[in-house]
Amino acid sequence: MRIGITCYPTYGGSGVVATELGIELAALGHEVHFISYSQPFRLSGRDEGIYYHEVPVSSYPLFEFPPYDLALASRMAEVAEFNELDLLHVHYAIPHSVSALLARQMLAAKGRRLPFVTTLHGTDITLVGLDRSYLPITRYAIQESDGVTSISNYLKEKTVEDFGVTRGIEVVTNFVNCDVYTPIADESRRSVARSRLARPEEAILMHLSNFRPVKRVVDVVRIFAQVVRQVPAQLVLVGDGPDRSAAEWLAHDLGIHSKIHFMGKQERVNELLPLADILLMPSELESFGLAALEAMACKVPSVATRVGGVPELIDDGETGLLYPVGDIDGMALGTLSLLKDRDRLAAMRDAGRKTAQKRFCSSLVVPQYVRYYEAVLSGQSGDSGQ
Ligand code: GMT
Repeated sequence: MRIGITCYPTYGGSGVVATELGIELAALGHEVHFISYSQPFRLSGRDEGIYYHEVPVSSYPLFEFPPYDLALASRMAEVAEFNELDLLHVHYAIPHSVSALLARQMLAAKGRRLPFVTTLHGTDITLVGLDRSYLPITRYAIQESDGVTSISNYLKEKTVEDFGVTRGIEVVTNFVNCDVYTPIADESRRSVARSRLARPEEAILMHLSNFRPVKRVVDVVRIFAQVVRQVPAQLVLVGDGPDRSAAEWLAHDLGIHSKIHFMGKQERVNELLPLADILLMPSELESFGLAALEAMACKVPSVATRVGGVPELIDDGETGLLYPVGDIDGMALGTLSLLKDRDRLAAMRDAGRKTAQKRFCSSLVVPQYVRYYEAVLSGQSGDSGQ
């Protein structure tokens, strides 16, 4: 198949899923064309069967807001025509599904078919999409898509409830490449790698996100402050975003900044995650929680919040620990209990890796997308927009 993929190319779970999907599809022999305003950050160097088409957005004195969605629609139609794409797959509904709808109409006027699949990821439904200025058009573009997938049952139900969407939605979960995200099997190699971040007796807690308010990075620092009072530990924060400065200030105010590593944005998180003992994910909301899945595959359990689609990934007490949002004391106690009970932690590490392999490995999930594309192309995906 020749597949066009559009996503937000910057730091963020939906862009990561879209990019990893493109890489996996290309490895299966499909031709993949990314159409976006810049090259997705995880793409570099892995481009066999992958093409990237930039969307140029011209400015003009009249435009206070250059219309990216229109430029994207034009480029989608162009790329689809020149490269004979079979379908488009857009990640994050706003505005990508609307641009795809326009591109489909433009090509239909020329007698060409360009079906598109929209994947719902999270705040496109739970936050941004609910804004009245976006809701009607987002609902329309979802309803009119040739195929719609959602990353969890939770998000599917929210889309039906909050948007009144009546068309079929297929749940295709987030996935992880279990050969790329692996634990470090050799304990002495792991110790050497860990020694760059911590002393042998210190535990390593990690957090990985885009530091938006929904991730509650400040809670991460507060949880760590309680933990480090009782056990020697270091905190590694991977990523960057609006709440980084608040987290840095808090670390200084609490006098624990020397124990916290702000690593900024990192491309090879698969090399960092296996160094951790526990991942902290105290999010306000997660439609799935990709970071926790990537950690699980590396044998790192999460102490997280029981929100959105997280319970569909983490089995509380078996592959991680779940708490109410804002329960900093609970999450600190849970983290301490695991650090002090190494047998329980080891059992959780193994159980997490097994879950990642059995249910969420790319080799299982990516074929679900391929089957769905085939259903869309043959007009059997449930409801079709055309
Ligand atoms: O909804 C968002 O915040 C955007 C999105 C992103 O691009 O970062 O994150 C969502 O998509 C990820 C990949 O499908 C999911 O694993 C995250 O749980 C989800 N984030 C939220 O729901 C907050």
